[in-house]
Amino acid sequence: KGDSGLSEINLLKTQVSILERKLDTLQNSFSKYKKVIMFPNGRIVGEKVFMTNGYESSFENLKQRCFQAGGQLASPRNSAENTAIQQIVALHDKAVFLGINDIRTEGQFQYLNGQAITYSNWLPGEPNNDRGIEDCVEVFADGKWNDRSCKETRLIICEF
Ligand code: 293
Ligand code: CA
Repeated sequence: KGDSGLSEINLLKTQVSILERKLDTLQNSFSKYKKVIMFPNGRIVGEKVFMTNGYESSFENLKQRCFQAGGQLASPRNSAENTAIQQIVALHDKAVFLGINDIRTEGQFQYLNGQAITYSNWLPGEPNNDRGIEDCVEVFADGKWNDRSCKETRLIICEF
């Protein structure tokens, strides 16, 4: 019984090193396919992925599409996330709607979960609730925000 313990340890060491090599291969492969999948319509910021499929519609339809896909309409929480959205807007030369609105209470913009927004990037003079009908938020190719009627048609970007 003396040596069998040692040889079992050596067997496990061999198996661990085989697994380490397989994990390394898998990590390298995953890194490559992430790039493939993100090109050109997706962006990764930390743990968050932003993605468009080119679909354009009104706010409610965009919101539904993202939710049905298991994500939600893009809701940037900081400037790095806003820049990722800006890049997709610039690529398509089409403004997007964010998952932010003041439908519930005029002038109090909130995320889709009801929390008050903690980051914004309004154009000077915005939000202005022009004609009293602007409860949604569009992002332009320069990354700046404007409140706009939720009935307008804009490009979709979901976050996952
Ligand atoms: C007004 C004044 C414009 C501004 C516009 C947008 C509409 O027409 O300067 O660009 O409202 O805020 O959403
Ligand atoms: Ca406006």
